[in-house]
Amino acid sequence: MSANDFMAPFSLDIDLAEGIMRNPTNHIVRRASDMRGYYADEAALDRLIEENGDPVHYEVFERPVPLDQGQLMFCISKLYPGRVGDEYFFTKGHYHEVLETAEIYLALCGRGYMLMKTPDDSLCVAETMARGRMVYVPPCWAHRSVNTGDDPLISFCVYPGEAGHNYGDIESQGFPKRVYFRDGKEQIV
Ligand code: S6P
Ligand code: ZN
Repeated sequence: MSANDFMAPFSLDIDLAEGIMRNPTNHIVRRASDMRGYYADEAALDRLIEENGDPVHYEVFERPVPLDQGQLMFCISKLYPGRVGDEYFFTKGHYHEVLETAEIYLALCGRGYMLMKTPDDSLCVAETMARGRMVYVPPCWAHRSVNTGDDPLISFCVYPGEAGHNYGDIESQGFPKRVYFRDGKEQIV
């Protein structure tokens, strides 16, 4: 191997208070209108879009690396607080395209849940997320963040470079559980 064969190391800054990656290469913004079909109360989502000018729902900041085995993709995920009807805001959720790839989430700010399910729906688990809490998403589990707090839920995520994303299955099937604010408290139903 010559010096030209080595990928150059790099570093970057993350604003831990704001939950922002400095100088990201990719900044993905999902608005309320991108979430059509995901929430239980579609009319409530329409009202939210109408009355609040299609607010930003969540953002992802990435500095991608080559999508190769051996590499580690990483990002900051920032999910805003709020509810659609009585259902707490969540991310779309996905499986990894290479299903047998895991992911680590480290919560930096806010609170909520990481909702995870297996492809046959036999298991659906909600792990709590709060500052300093790490969630291990094992291979094959779909995953979705849910914000039950008053502040953005911000996480640092790391997953294998080759993982990719499969959104279609969750878009059509959803998760067997949803997180609501009902009777004055959080309820996972
Ligand atoms: C990527 C990782 C996160 C999510 C982000 C947004 O594998 O799980 O970066 O992309 O939390 O969620 P979603 O479901 O819209 O990709
Ligand atoms: Zn993922």
